[in-house]
Amino acid sequence: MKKIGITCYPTVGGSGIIATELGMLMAKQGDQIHFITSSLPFRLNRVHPNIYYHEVELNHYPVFQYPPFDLALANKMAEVIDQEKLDILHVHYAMPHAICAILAKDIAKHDVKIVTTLHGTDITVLGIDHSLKKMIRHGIEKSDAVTAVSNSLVKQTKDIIGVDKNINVIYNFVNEEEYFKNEPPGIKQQYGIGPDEKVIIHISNFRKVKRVEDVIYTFHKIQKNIKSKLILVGDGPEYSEAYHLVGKLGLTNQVLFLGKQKKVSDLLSISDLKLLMSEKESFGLVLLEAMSCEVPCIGTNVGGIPEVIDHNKTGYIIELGDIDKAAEYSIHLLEDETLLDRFSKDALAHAKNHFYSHDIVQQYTDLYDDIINKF
Ligand code: GMT
Repeated sequence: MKKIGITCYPTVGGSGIIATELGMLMAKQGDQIHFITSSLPFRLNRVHPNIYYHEVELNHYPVFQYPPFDLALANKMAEVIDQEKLDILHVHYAMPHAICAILAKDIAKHDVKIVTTLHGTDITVLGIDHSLKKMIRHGIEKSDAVTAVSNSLVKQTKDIIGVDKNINVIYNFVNEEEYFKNEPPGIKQQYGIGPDEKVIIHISNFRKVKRVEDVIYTFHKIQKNIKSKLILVGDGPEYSEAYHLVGKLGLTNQVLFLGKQKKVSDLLSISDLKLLMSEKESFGLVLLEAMSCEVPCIGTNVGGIPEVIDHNKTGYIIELGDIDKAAEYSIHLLEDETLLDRFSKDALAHAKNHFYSHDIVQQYTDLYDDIINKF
């Protein structure tokens, strides 16, 4: 039995989902898991005797202009390392979590190994900032092991940050017990979707990098040929821009803005096609969630997306911003039931063969064992 500390962003987001699901699956296989986060991870929705939660508390002393959250986190990590005698502290994101972990390791008396998983934004956004680059490099170099969620992210990390440390690719996974096709009866009707209408879905945090406007422009072209509805799931900075664009294009009755949703697998289960037109995406966990629910995907030739979608088999890859091609592929797929059915089945098979949770968790377990036994 290993004792593992996990730090991630506990709010909605792919990295938080991966970190929490990984902890829950490891607890199930007998390891002891200690989440060290600012609030309860949103996916931590099951009780398990092997799971513990340590909240990072922040005191608002008037002497501090800004409350020093990162230092409070490092302090909490050090406390947990010593009290629980952690074997591994697995942090998600180099900035700031790996830096906090390194500081915590210095403070703690008990020896712990640090594993850092890179999810993208720390490299592709923060890494471009020269003032942070050295710090990110330090976090990566001082970790005992580093993983990234795609080959593309490894390459970007080496190019942008300039590290020559070995970075292991461990792909993301989904909880297959939650993500499978299971259409709740009457749900289409409740949303006003006709039985003869196709459903296109987009799920994101509506950040600029997600290019939600490209999804809407693509749908605008699709619906001219295919009777269909577009479901937009999620919320974020570009939400109102998207809302206005839908109105401007006269699509109000065909686009459903659902905001943040808990049971996304229900919505995927009524969907025929998923669109992800991002300009930055280290993996695209939402694609995998869709494929697990038998939904083929169209995504951009960006970051890790081509490692997730098997072009012409489980969906299509288009160049960034190529709305015409995205619409052409969508129409081609949606108007041919036999082809659509084959893509759906292949999407599920692809998810099972390459991103099966059991195999991915095993890769993390092997990595932990390697670094524990190495020193
Ligand atoms: O995409 C986001 O804005 C959220 C971010 C996160 O922290 O969850 O996603 C990143 O990590 C996910 C899990 O590994 C990946 O699936 C996303 O592709 C990645 N986002 C970006 O690279 C922009």
